[in-house]
Amino acid sequence: MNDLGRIEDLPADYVEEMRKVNLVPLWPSLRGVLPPLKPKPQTRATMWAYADIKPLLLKAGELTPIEKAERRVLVLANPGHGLDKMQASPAMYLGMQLLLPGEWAPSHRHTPNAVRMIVEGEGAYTTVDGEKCPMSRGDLILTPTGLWHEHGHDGTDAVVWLDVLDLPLVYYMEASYHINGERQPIKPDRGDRAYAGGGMVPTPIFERSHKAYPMLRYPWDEARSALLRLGQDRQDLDCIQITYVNPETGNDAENILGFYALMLRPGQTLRLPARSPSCVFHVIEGGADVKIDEQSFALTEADTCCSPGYTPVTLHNRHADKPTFVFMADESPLHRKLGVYEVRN
Ligand code: 1HN
Repeated sequence: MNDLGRIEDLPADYVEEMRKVNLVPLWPSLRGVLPPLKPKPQTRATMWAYADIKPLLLKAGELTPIEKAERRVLVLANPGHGLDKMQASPAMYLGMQLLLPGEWAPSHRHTPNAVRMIVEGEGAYTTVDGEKCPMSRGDLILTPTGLWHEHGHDGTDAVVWLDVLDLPLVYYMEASYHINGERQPIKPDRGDRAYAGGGMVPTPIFERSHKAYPMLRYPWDEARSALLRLGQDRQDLDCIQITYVNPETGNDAENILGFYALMLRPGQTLRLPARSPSCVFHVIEGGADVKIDEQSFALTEADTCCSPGYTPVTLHNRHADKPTFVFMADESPLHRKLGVYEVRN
């Protein structure tokens, strides 16, 4: 394993002398931080079944009032990182959040970027930067760094969504903090309406929007239709996938994490190559067997799993008669910006 010597090979008093002045030798640790050929991830392939989460989340609704919790969330923790680390992967945090009818999760903003993927329930909304975004199953709603956001619920049933944040990375950078705010006044302009047509952007008096985040809500019916159209149009394509992008720039919707939706054709098996970033898979509709290295998870609707980086993943649609739709989040934007992105076949 370690052919560069162990710390125990050195005289103890020499090691102690170094430590007193905050010095340590590199060579005993060199293979650990630079393993041969590929990283040794802490991230473990892990699945979180919605059937396990939901009753525990509803119990949290009974035990802890929203006024006390601010955000009523159960964190989907990766045991490879330790459950108290609140990490699904090196850069991704996942949580399932519950909002009950009439509840209000107060306005705040923070440095980590977040998105919400709505899992079930109607009638809730989140207000982001003054835009009131209705929440329906499968919708993706952004709350990018620094934007005010709060959640409300005018409906009659519990609403649950999956939060994905780049919190572990921003926290690691010692750049994570929040500010509480007031209830936001609602602005009339809604990015999801302004950018509803693909390839068409609003240009009042020939001016494009200069907003960093012009579109905050990506309705599921639009994403689903886009996937079905793409699948119809491109019978030659194995991988029917869309990326959620900033419609003004075409870049990833957020700076650190990437968000995608994938359609598996009836009965399809799709092999994704090993790529450097970790990836999260969440079934919006249908059911999929997800094979990550030697582990297999059977995902049904609202189930979630994650894969470590540098690991091939095979997805299989368990339904022979209908497509399966999967939401994915990964660390690609981060890896690409840092120049460490890799695909290995
Ligand atoms: C947060 O602000 C929300 O606004 C959800 O709903 C989960 C996890 C960690 C830090 C901030 C929210 C969060 C969070």
